[in-house]
Amino acid sequence: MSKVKQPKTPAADAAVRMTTAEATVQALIAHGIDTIYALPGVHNDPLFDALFQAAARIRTIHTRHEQGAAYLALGAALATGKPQVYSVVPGPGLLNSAAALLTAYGMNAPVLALIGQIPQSAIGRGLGHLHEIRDQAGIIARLVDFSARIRAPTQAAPLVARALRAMRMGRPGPAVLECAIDVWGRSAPVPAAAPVLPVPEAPIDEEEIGNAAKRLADAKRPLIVVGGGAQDAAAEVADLSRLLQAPVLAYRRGRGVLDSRDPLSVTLPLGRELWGEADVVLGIGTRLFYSYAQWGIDAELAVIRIDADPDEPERFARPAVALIGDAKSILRRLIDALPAHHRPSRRAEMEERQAKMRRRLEKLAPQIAFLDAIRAELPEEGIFVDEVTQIGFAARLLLPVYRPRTFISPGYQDNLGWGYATALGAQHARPDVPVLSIAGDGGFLFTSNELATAVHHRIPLTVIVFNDGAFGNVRRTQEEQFGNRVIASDLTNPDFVRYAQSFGAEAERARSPLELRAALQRAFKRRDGPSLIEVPVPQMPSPWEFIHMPRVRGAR
Ligand SMILES: Cc1ncc(C[n+]2csc(CCOP(=O)(O)OP(=O)(O)O)c2C)c(N)n1
Ligand SMILES: [Mg+2]
Repeated sequence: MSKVKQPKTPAADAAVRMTTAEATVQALIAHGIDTIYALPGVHNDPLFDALFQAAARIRTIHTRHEQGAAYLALGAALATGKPQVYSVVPGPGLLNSAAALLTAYGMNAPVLALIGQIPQSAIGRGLGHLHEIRDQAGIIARLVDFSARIRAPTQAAPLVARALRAMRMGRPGPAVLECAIDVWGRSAPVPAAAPVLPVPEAPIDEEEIGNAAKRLADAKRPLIVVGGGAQDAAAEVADLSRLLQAPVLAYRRGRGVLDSRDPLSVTLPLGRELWGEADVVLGIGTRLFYSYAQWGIDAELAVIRIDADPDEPERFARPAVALIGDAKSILRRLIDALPAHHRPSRRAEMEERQAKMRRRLEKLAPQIAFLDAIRAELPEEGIFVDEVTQIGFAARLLLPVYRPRTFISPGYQDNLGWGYATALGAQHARPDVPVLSIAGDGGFLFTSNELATAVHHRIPLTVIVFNDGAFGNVRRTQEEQFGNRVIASDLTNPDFVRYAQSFGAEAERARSPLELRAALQRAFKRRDGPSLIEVPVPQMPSPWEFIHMPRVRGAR
């Protein structure tokens, strides 16, 4: 562990008597954490008392279910790119939050969980303490890369610092700190100033930069593929794309890195065509899952990977070049190292191909009409939070996205029901822009109880619920692929408008894209509480032929 450097002030040297809980809260504040999303309980009472004392510097946003607390933290982390914190009780509290933690892991999102524990001396004995769960630490260690238990007041600040560093170092992602019910309230003299550990930047391999630059400069049909790891390198991706006249493919987590109005900005179906033609592909902060798993690879294609995780580039196949570290710094070096060269513009070619693909995608006309209404009303800097629903699947392919971190999609977990609570966290952390959550009637009821949280904390989130009376995606599959044997996919719903109103939210029904536009205008004007718009919809055409597509390279 690197040594902590503190400025030599008397205050920093002084020791102050603090409880473990107080030391933890001080340490969070020292790291710039200004909010904790939480649901209390006896195991964490001293933590909440410490939060009460520190309320001027750190806000506590309590939710109505532990999954809500964790999703709010996740949404805040995704909307800001900054670490966020949630806290829940052990056992059921931890498990209630676990799907969000899993999603945070899959998305490499910096979320710190503070989880209670039974009395320190009883851990592992199976006595039947309140909320006891067998091997809680072992369960946690399977879910995240960094976890530890705070066992004394003096350990609190150093462990918070280590967790927050681990969340940003190498492969970023969530971390967990446990603390026993009898340890939170214990006090001891601790250093007055909490340590903050620097995050060392991985050294850039200049030889590999040269290698990558040469391959890209020599490439005849270069393609760039971006994932969530490129969200903070948008300017560099745009520069490189322009220099190379290389199209930039983004699907779920990479949307918004290159502005959709740029004709070089493409999504899956056109991206697959370009993958089939490419001689050099540069993957930035992406697993290249669809490319490798579905579209294939052969000896004619050289793949260059930029990734924060040293283990990632080799997972599918050994790349021609792997550059490990921060995408932004690596791309800057790569652009500087690129031999001067001029390429003819591909604008006309790409505009024509985009238009052709767009005509094929017209098959999704009902979805497109709603997406057009959304795009017309959601401001350029507004944030769209995706769900596992028909409009969401189409949005990943077709919604124009203009800026990084304005399209928030759950990545490979494709975790139904994550949307509303995640969007609530995004809206809480970004009160300066409108956030729009979309959901199906199925997914919405997973976390719609957090309407109460939105009203209580006056969070002005807008949600559109597309109501087809079904787990529509499942039902359509049963109809089309299983001889119409429809089972477990029809839904009995509440009246969503009256449901939302009963929480104190504003709500209305929109029966067409035009009505949706008017409803969105009204909703985005409200800044003191949540709005819901219910849109009754029929079954929609399947998007899957544009998502799961056959091989274009390698053995067939
Ligand atoms: C956690 C989780 N459970 C189950 C699924 C499987 N699943 C995918 S889509 C879907 C139905 C979604 O229904 P709804 O939200 O109403 O959207 P619709 O397809 O009707 O537009 C289900 C059950 C999933 N993706 N994630
Ligand atoms: Mg539905």
